[in-house]
Amino acid sequence: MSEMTDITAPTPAVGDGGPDMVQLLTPEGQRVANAAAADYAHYVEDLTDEDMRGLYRDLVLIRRVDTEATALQRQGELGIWASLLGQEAAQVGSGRAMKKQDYAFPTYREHGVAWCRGVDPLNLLGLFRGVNHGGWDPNEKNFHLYTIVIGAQTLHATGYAMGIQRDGAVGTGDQDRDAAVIAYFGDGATSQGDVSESFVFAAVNNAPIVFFCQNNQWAISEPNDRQTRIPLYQRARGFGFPGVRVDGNDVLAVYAVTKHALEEARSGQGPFLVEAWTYRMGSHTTSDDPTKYRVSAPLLPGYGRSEGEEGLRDMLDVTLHALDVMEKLKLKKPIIVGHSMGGMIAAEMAAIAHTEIGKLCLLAPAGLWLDDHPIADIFAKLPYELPPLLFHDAEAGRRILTAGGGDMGDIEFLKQFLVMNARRLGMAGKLLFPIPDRGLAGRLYRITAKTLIVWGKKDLLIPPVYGDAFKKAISKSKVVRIAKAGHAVGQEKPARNKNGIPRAADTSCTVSGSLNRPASTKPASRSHWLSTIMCKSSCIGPFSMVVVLPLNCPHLTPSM
Ligand SMILES: Cc1ncc(C[n+]2csc(CCOP(=O)(O)OP(=O)(O)O)c2C)c(N)n1
Ligand SMILES: [Mg+2]
Repeated sequence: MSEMTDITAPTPAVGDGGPDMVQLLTPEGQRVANAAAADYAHYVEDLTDEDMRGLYRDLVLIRRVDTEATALQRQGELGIWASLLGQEAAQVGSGRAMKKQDYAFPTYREHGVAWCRGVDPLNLLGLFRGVNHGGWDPNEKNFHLYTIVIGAQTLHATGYAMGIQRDGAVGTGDQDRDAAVIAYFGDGATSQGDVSESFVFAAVNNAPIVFFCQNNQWAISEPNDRQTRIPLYQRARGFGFPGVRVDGNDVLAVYAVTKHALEEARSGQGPFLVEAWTYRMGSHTTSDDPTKYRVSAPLLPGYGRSEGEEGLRDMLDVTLHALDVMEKLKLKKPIIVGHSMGGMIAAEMAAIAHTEIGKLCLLAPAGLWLDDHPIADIFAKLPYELPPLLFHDAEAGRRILTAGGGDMGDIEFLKQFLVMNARRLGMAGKLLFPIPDRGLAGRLYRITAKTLIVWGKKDLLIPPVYGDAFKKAISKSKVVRIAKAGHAVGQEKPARNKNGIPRAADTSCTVSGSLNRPASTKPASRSHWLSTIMCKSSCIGPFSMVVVLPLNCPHLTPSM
């Protein structure tokens, strides 16, 4: 294969899969190998340029098939379609890692694996048109029929693997005979008893099976954090077999890890769990509307790996940009949640486009200035000064701020922080520096959305008295004060995950779970709404805003 560039992949942030995730390509497609990839990189060494082009061809073609099938559903030719959008690499990488004699058990979304097994895409459509139960011969393709019952196929696959074992087609050393089974399932399926039962059976019987979980981070409207407290690949350990997380958007890494896992299974080493970390870019199926439950957590241009901040000169530019993005995402009357500077932007959005915003939640927003209660200049602070300023519990705050790795006493950490701070000053400084007042006070009267104002009682950055000023100026507003919380109130007091420190730490987290009640319906109660918002805001970084998504942040596009 082509020469590998001699660089090491940056360790993925927690929200991007974490440090244990195997990667051989950057999101931009540059060939790299991170530390976790050490055991797998050699599996792609023999791939020729032609092989590479073949993988690319598979990716493109299967996406095209998917687009066509979605269009057919929209034309009324199919009853429903489950799109694979965003999961092409996970499916092509694993599908191409199989040998002819291996046998796959899919869910209903594995069109890319079907393609690799030689199933004519046309034959996939019958099931979705309602004219057959699956249009191919499973035993001809070694590709079982689609299974709609979540998780059930993992049991069938385990039984099949035990059958192969009993047929003596495992661990003989005959490369053309030894076979393995691969069972596909989703992150949501891991909550099914069937999946746990198949793990137990496969483990104690040492069955030749690769459990291939495509973690697209959603089970219809239920996000990952409603399925598990630990990364899914770690589950395997409890059952007694290895588990690896691979970048599911990296076709080479998926190919390498799956090849390894299948080899282990074929040679008699027993089961293996591969968690392909990916993202469901589209809806669950064509019957689903994800705008009803997905939360978009934008990063302001200038933050993280985004770009385009030079185009935003002042508060008006920023606000119109956020409204443009909201429009582009076709969000109708969304709930806008913003923290600190994000709260300031959210309030401006609700003031300017007051008929377009469903509800508003301001978590310790900036934007006002009271001479008797000055707000500290956050850009002048060094990292170690931030935990006591932003959190009621400074030690817990320090852990939150450094959970992505990092030591505040380390000079490298300081250097990185200063560079980031300078960049933030370039963008956020336009709104906050030297005094975070850009005339919002005179515009708040225009806000007609019901507004919840949340303040940590121990906020040392923007004192709680500002909550009263916001309440006074916004007609349909209420203030809720949260005990034992500082300025980072959403992170310090996430409602659902009481000890959500690792999750909360990733300030570039793109999508943060679902609102239990869709934005367009009434929340069950104010406390329900509050707890939902607090939970969601704990997943996004400070100063971010929920609901709209800047289109010019390339690393955020998967969340669309
Ligand atoms: C036993 C069972 N319960 C519920 C359903 C309804 N259902 C269909 S898809 C789905 C979510 C599956 O999520 P996941 O396993 O993450 O797979 P994904 O759709 O994301 O690929 C559910 C609950 C079902 N088909 N079978
Ligand atoms: Mg899923």
